[in-house]
Amino acid sequence: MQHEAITEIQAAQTLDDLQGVKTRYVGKSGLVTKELGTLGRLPPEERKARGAEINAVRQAIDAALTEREGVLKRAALDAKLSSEAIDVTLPGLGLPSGGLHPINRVYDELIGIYERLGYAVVEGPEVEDEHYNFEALNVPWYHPARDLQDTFWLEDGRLLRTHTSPMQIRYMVEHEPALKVVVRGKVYRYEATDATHESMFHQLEGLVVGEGISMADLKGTIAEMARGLYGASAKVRFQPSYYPFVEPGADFAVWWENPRGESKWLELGGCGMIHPNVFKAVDDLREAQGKARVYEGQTGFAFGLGPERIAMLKYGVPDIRYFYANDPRVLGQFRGELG
Ligand code: FA5
Repeated sequence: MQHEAITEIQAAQTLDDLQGVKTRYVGKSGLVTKELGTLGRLPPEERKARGAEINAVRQAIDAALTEREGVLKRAALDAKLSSEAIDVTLPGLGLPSGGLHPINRVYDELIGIYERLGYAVVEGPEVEDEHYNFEALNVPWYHPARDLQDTFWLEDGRLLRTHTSPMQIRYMVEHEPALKVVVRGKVYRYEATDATHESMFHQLEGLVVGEGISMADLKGTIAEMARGLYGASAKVRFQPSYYPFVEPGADFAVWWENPRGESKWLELGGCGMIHPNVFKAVDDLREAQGKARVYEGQTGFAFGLGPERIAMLKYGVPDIRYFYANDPRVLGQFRGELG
């Protein structure tokens, strides 16, 4: 009987099966229990030995039951856990999210304005030839304006572009008029940094060339940008200024008001009508590449501005260096939303 019982116990595949075996052998009216009940009918001299025998069987069965129960319980728990591991209804754990850098947010806003006005958007090389960064922009080597943009020179004679204006040249060499384009990208200047000057910063350059383009178009375009940034009542100011690649040249500022009631003229950048020498330099480059001279006699305007200035005011960042110090206390404030 012990042998059968233990074979059945080990064959039990579920706790329910095992319970059945247990009832059959050691339950109230189980086989072992019944056997114990027959002891009283035995002669007293046999009773003790028979009792010990049945008890030994019972203990062996109990031990086998306990062991098998442990095995089946563990198996049931494992099955439960592994089915829970793929419970697709559980809420996710959430991932730490990044966010767009404040300068990219301002860029996206500015570029959105120009895309709506039909401008192409390009970037360009940060390592630039001297000819594109200076000469072709009417800044010969002896020109004092070179000192205004102190330059990082590379050992091979090239440089890190000091502004995005060389892309005016590159774009015109590749495209014929009429054209409207904005350039985004990093620029570099070898200068002492302070709260409003970095040695690496960004510019947005605009270039428009076409028949009859005038200073009025330039002013209208900057005013449209200001309205895009600061709403219908935005004001713009132009002051005469000098850049070798434009004539006449101007600096422009936008009247900036914020909800805290602060307001001021925000000096944004420079602009002007393309200098004839620039068109000539473009045609020379085109000719050297076997392309037609199509720029002499054209008119157009260009402008260049620094998005950092806009971002500092928009987000209340008091020092331009905070943008590039990779301090999570600053950039962490721009996590999450992408706008
Ligand atoms: C220029 O770089 C001209 N290429 C702009 C231009 C383009 C004029 C087309 C006419 C026609 P400027 O050096 O002023 O100009 O720089 C333009 C803007 O870049 C400045 O108004 C300012 O917003 C930003 N800027 C200049 N230097 C720094 C700097 N060190 N750190 C942060 N922003 C700067």
